[in-house]
Amino acid sequence: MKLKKVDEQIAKLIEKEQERQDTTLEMIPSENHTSSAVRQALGSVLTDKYAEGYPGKRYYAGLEYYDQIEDICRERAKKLFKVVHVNVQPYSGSPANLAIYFAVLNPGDTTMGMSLPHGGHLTHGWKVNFSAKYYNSVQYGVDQKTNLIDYSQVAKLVKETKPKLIWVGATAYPRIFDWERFAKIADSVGAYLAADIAHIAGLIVAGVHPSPVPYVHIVTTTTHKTLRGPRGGMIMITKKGIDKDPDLAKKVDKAIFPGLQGGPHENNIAAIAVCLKEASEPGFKRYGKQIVENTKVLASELINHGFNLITKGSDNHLILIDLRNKGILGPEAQDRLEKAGITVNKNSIPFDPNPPFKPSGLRLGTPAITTRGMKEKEMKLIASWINEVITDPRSCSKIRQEVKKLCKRFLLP
Ligand code: DSN
Repeated sequence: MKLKKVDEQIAKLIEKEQERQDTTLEMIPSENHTSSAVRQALGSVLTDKYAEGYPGKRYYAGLEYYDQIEDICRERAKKLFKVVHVNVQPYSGSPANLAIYFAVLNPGDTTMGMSLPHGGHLTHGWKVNFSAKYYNSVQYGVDQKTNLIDYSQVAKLVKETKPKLIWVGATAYPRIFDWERFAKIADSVGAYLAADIAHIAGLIVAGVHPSPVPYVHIVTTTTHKTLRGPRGGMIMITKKGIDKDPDLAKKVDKAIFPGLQGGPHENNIAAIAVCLKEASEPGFKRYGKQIVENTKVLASELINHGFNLITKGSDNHLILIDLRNKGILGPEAQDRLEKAGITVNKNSIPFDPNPPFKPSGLRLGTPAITTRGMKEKEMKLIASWINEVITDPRSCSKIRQEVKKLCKRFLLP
């Protein structure tokens, strides 16, 4: 029976959301558009069963095909990221990261990560998160002049506080991570080094951002950002990780189940497997390369329009704008752009004088519009529209029509 017949109200709202996505530019850098193959796996009968445990060692019957699917997913991830062990069961990025704390630390142990206002993630030790409430969190940040990671501050803090776990990864950092430098710092005190590649996993697979795998012990990621899969998470253990701690894979698996989670969402795992297959195809490399090229063009066009970009540009999929010279703050810019059909998000900038709910910045990115097939020419157009909307609020409805026209030429997958 069709959804429309069973629940017209929800069916209508899904239709409306489809129309919204069809006719707007999704430019939140952590979002993307999945393929219909991914969505088909996600909406399959695999949502029906419990599968506590791991392939070959489950607590329920009837899991012959679930086992095969989870095995395929793990093998695909191992091959794609060149790691020794993968757990594909985390419900998303935060549970994946929580499992790492569970696996390698005891409550009260010292952990270190990049602070949220400087572009890090909540789970890397921000004060309101479990990672700072149950562990002794030390935070590093960016240099005030360059807005680049302050590696000498990281080295100094590590020497002083001797963390057991160090996180590298960010949600609003437009530059490449120097994994080797982090590894030297972490190794100097024997810390576990964890790379949270949620934002850049797709770029790493495409070869346009260096892989952390040779340098870190643990890699965590979500699967729905540049990797372009369903919402989900993965934990990967590298050879370096196993060399440091031969039980690391076992500890991580135990931390996920039975430590933290119950039944894995196997429909998600199947959809992750599909996305990993898509990511191993040549078209994915082209897509990853185009994301970076698109971001570079968008960044330089925005600079030409007088926008002040944090770090003066971007190496990856995202741009962080300091709006203060434009006489507008993040929330108003976000609202205006939404009216024009361009979806971005307000964001704190490093050393932001304004509070997190009324920040000075705007974060935007190119993964989803690159998935639609847009290239450099479209980036120039979009930069000019962003400029027009920020400069003159009366232009929103005119730009909305332009956005609609552009979206008609670049359909969703
Ligand atoms: N919510 C994600 C983002 O937008 O970057 C981070 O978890």
